[in-house]
Amino acid sequence: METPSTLTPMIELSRRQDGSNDTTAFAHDVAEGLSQRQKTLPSRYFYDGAGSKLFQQIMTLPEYYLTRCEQEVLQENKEAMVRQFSQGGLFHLIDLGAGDAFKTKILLSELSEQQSAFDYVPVDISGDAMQELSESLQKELPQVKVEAVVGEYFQALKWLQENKAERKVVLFLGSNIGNFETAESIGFLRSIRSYLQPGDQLLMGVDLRKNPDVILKAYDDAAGVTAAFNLNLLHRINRELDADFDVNQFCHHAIYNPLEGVMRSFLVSKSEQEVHIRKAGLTVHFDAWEALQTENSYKYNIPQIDELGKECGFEIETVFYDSQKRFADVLFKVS
Ligand code: AVI
Repeated sequence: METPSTLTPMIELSRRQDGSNDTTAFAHDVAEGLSQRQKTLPSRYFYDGAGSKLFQQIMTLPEYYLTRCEQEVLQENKEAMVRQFSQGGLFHLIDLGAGDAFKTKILLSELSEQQSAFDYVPVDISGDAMQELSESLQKELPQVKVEAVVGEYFQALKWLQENKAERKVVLFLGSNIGNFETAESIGFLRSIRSYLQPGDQLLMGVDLRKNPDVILKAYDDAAGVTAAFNLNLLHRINRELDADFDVNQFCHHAIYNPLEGVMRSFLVSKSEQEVHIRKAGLTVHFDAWEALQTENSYKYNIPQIDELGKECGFEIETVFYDSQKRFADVLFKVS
């Protein structure tokens, strides 16, 4: 099929080096998580089509302050951010996990306004999302040069390192760092650092520690959207791995631990039951009220973020806050 000439170029990086497909990897990860004594499922599997729609809804909930706060941070500080990005001349703006980029568009408009010399490289695992984003940018900000990359973050950074020598500003917005365990965050930031040079920058969204009641409500909303988002993981396993979870026999439970600064989400089995996951070759037994952990969302304070950055070869340049200091976008430079 011929590519319509109006479409922005899109780079599709091959998904897996070992030749396995997405279903095989999903089945493997589900079997591994559900075979442990304390059952877990990786939160990255929340985001199939239905899960991504539910997450879009979560971001508009009155209780889910994170998105609105980060929007405020970007809106109120866009001039200063863009000035700091543009100090070293031409750069590639690399947006890890770009999705629909509705927050990044605040920066893209400002970059255009200030006539900065840059191109925009959104990176996302979803080809559909990257196609839609390329098309929407062509309509809304036709002057921005866009080269969307479909692939995993590190594949994309590696590709960029091999193909684009110029300065890089990496965006990792939306508190995605919070879904990693500490060791994973260190590994992730060190990998990003390994693809950067002195003069490059990283802008990272961080959800800050605050009143535990505010955090708890954000992950246990009154309308039950977060519950549906969590339970969708079982629907997804049923759909993709030929399983027979009775989803009504599970409930969403979320707790915040203020000592560790972590929000933990679970699916709790309401009865003793057995589930067959055919494509994983697995039968799983659940005791009544046994919990299966699905997500961690870590909350930080700035000294912790400073320490994390230093361990990974970054130095804080500026911390941008919202008016209530609930959320921060931290601008790092390579140290
Ligand atoms: C994507 N991530 C930053 C969200 C969070 O806040 O941890 C995912 C989420 N889980 C429940 N609500 C939102």
